[in-house]
This record gives sequence, C-alpha cells and structure tokens, in this order.
Amino acid sequence: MEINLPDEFITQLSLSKRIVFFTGAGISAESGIPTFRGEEGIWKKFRPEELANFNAFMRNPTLVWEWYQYRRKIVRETTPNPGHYAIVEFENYFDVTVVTQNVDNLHKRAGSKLVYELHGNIEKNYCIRCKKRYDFIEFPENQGAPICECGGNIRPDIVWFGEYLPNDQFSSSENAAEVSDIFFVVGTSSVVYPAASITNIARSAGSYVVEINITETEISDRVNLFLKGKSGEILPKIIELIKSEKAKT
Ligand code: BJW
Ligand code: ZN
Repeated sequence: MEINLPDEFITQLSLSKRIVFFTGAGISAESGIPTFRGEEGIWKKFRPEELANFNAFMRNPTLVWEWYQYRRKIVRETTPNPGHYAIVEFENYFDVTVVTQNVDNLHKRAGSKLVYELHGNIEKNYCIRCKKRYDFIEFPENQGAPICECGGNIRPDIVWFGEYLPNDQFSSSENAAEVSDIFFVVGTSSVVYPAASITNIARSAGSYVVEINITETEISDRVNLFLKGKSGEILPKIIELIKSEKAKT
C-alpha cells in the first residue's frame, strides 16, 4: 500500500514532543475483534439497546453477562497487531498518551505505558451493590450471571449508554489533548460522546490532528491530515519514516 505522507506532517513530527493517540474499535479490527458499526460491525447482529445499557442488564443479567463472556473469549484469543505495537514504538521518540474507547486491553498488552480507558475494560468487573472488584478473574462459562457474596449482581466494568465515563480517565484525557502537539484519531467513527469531544479539545488547543481510518468519518473534513487505510499498515509506515528522518541527523 502506497501512502503519501506530506512534508508538512514530517515537519510537524520533527517539531513535536507530546503525542496523543485517540483510538477506537478500528485499531483492533486487524487483531480480529469486530468493530461496532458498519457492515462488519457487531451492532448489525446485536442491538445495543438490548445489551449495552444498565436496564437491559437488570432485565436479563444472564443474557448480557453471556454476551460479555463471548466477547472476552474473542479478546483473550487475539493478540495486539502492528498498529498497537507501532504506538508503543512512538514512545522511543515522544511523550505518548493513549486515550482509548476500546475495552479490549490490547494497548496495555502491547506495552503502551500510559493508557486512559474511557469506556472501561472487559477484563474488569464489579458488584453493583457493594462495589467489590472482580478484576482479571476468569468466570466459568454457561453458569449465568455471577452473584457477589453480598447478593448483588456482578457486572462488567464497561461504560454503557447513558452512563458517565470514569471521571479521572476523562479529565486526564482532556488534559493530555489540551497539551498535545499531534493528536492522532485512529479507527473510530467519532460518533459516541463525550469521548469524541476530546478531539475538539485538541483542535481548539492548536494540536495538529491526524485521522487514520479506512473510510471518511464525521470529522474527516475538520482534521489537518486524513490518512486513508488500515492503522496496522499506516502507523508502522510512520515509524519507518521517523527512523529514516532520525538516521539523517
Ligand atoms: C479502521 C479499520 C482499520 C475499521 N484501520 N480504521 C444523541 C446525540 C449525541 C449523543 C447522544 C445522543 N443520544 C445519546 C447520546 C449519548 C451517548 C452517545 O454518544 N450516543 C451516540 C451513539 C448517539 N453517549 C453515552 O450514553 C455516554 N454517556 C453519556 O453520555 O453520559 C452522560 C449521561 C448520563 C446520564 C444520562 C444521559 C447522559 C456513554 C457512551 C458509552 C459507549 N459505550 C460503548 C460500549 C458499549 C458496551 C460494549 O462494548 O458492549 O463503547 S458503545 C461503543 O461505541 C463502544 C465504543 O467504544 C464506542 C465507539 O465506537 P468506535 O470505537 O468508534 O467503533 P465504531 O465501530 O463506531 O467505528 C470503528 C471505526 O474504525 C470505523 O470508522 C471504521 O471505518 C474504522 N476501521 N477497520 C483503521 N483496520
Ligand atoms: Zn457485593
């Protein structure tokens, strides 16, 4: 795949110190994890209002729990892809912050050091009554929704529709966007709020916004640079470019 990296972007890289990667389901697509929207998206088969909100969970905890068990299995069987690893490599050259909407834990598994998780983590759970944590525990399959020792339901630590984002993760992400020199928006449709508002913060603060996506999105006409293609191919190309520029100096 031939990608064209304009001189303006190359200059911008050479002047930059702080980089934020704002990522969505598309960065994990090449690991085999389905995205949410679009032709291959999971919401084609499963309706979000039936599975991804608290009322749905209370109506049918087992249905919702089994849905997450199914997704956990997919996540555990996959590995990070070259896109995740390229982001880790950026740490050799810049101060990198990853702000992810993904719950799949793949950035951390790849080795990224600073990751803010805006929509939670599928490997984490808590009791809705006493808030006891049940993180990184493998629950047995086909045994229904687990119950805490206090009698409350255990739920995945994922932000469902209508729920607030974790305040510390969100405000730290806003701060990182505010002081970033380059802000990459990778593999997200940018339709889910308030997460998508982080890009507006970066843009208003004067950060150079680069979008990487296989298709144009809501924000493509408002970014400094749109790179069309797979993140697992484009991000390693940018790393190659950085290495060759460093070799010149
Ligand atoms: C590639 C690629 C490759 C593919 N390389 N690219 C009306 C207007 C505005 C807002 C609202 C509204 N009605 C309701 C709201 C609020 C709502 C919202 O934003 N809804 C919109 C959908 C309309 N937001 C909320 O409810 C949030 N909370 C909130 O607002 O709290 C305040 C409040 C409190 C109380 C009452 C009322 C308000 C919470 C949002 C939580 C989102 N949670 C989910 C997870 C669900 C659980 C689960 O995982 O099962 O988070 S939804 C889902 O979408 C998930 C994702 O993180 C999120 C974003 O999706 P993402 O990552 O962008 O994926 P896709 O599939 O959309 O896009 C993938 C992209 O990748 C595509 O562009 C592809 O082209 C690309 N791609 N392969 C590069 N190889
Ligand atoms: Zn409990």
